[in-house]
Amino acid sequence: MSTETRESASQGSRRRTTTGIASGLLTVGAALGAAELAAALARTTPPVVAVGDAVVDSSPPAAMEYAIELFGSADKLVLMLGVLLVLSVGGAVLGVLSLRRPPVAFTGLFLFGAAGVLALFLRRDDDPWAVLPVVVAVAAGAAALGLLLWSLPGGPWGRERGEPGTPSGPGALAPVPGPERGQGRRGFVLTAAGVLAASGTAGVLGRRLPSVLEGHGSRESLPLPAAQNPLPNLSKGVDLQVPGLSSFITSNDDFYRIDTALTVPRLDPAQWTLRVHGMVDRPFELDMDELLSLPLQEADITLTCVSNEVGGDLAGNSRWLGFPLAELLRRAGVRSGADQILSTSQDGWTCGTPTEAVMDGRDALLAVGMGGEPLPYRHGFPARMVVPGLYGFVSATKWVTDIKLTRFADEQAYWAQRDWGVRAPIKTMSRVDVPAPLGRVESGEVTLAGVAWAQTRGIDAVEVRMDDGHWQEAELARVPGLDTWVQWIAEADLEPGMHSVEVRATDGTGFTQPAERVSPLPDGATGRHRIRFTVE
Ligand SMILES: Nc1nc2c(c(=O)[nH]1)N[C@H]1C(S)=C(S)[C@@H](COP(=O)(O)O)O[C@H]1N2
Ligand SMILES: [Mo]
Repeated sequence: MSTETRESASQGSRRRTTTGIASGLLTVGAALGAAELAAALARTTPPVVAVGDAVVDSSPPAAMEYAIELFGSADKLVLMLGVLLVLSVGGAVLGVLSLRRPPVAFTGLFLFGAAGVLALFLRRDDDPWAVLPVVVAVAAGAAALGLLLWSLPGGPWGRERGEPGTPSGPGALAPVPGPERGQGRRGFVLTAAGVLAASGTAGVLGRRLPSVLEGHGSRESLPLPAAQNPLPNLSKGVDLQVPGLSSFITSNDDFYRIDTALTVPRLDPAQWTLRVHGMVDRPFELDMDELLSLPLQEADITLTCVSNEVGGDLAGNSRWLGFPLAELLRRAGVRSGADQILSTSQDGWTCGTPTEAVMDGRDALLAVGMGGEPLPYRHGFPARMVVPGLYGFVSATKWVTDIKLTRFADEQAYWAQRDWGVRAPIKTMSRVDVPAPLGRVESGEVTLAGVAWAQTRGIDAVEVRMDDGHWQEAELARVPGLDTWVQWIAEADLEPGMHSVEVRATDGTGFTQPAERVSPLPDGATGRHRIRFTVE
């Protein structure tokens, strides 16, 4: 073989590979777009989400914790991108295969579909319609791949090389540069563009359709009544307004989000009911009109996730509006021995809360409002639980629809089944926000600032120390109660160079945060936040 022919042969094979990969990716795109649309029409879960759910449900707790630690609130996005990546690589392989052995590629496509159905079973999906999008996906993928192969000159199903004439297009009139690059290739490109446009349209339609079908604005139009005890506006002294310091109130948009839901449930408040039952004298059901007609209370409460690492940002503070959970339980009449409130969300997540914590007089709420608005969908619309002093995984059920009084000895909630703690009061914690870790500041008086929390106990003191020196007391901002974080501030005169600052808090019981580092699993991290920064 001459160098020239070898070169053009390798060029040809490179082009074949590119064409194969493109066909494979387009096939995956067509399958996913069609699946989104089918799922929206059948009002069921798109297969990618089902696969993601199956991954979440069958992951070991340590892996889940690692993912949350690594990606925080972006963990779901990362998981979905992972699923898409696997599908794309699989698609690319099938695409390349399809040029030589179409039957093998189509078999591969069906196997993907079978894996999707298996994921539905692993997820224990009881919605029979959930299989439909998978079937549609395989059909659309097969159709797209078939079309692409058919439009490919010299492809396994395409016309013979150089066969003149395409069924359509002005290409037939244009000068043809060579037998392989002529109107035939244009046919493939046009088919590819058509497949891409169709899948994109189907995908976007599928994404938009649910909110259109369900009637827009159910959240926006929910009439939130005023609280019976409207709290005064927060005094200026709660927020030190230091640039870079977490604001005292976290806006709804900035509030961290942690949950197992891959798509945010969008409940219709008109359909919502809460069932209160189990070990109670008077089980009952409550709908949204009834809930909103009860005397509602406001409370400032800082939520914290048990997965929060020392220095982490899985905590947020808001003004909540809701009906006291204790009163709700008194209406039902809790029987003795019912030490666990087992709450369930609309999407099947469960949470076990100590009855005693909710009944001890703290401001535990069945909340409907957050930051002066109905709960955002991401944060549990139309109703969720908020219990000061307990980590979210044992207290803060979003999209709550069922509350059952039971015993810890009889039933285990979602995370308890996965090795996490059962009773999990929030540990006393503090964090440096300013300067930013590894940040640069000007020499002279350097401002240090952050937040500290010990919900239900309150923060008595925060101390900082520079470069492992002696502890100096920081100044605390004001707080409206014991259930929120508090901002702290301190100043230090520092020479240029690398410095460190470490912080520790003492809570209302006189307990000072220990130096000992413990990881979040099973009931919350301990240790002191220490950061390094440069003075210029
Ligand atoms: N339905 C449901 N509620 C849930 C969870 C969940 O996975 N599903 N996660 C809990 C956890 S672990 C935390 S920390 C809080 C977080 O609430 P947020 O997302 O509103 O900040 O919600 C809790 N409520
Ligand atoms: Mo959490």
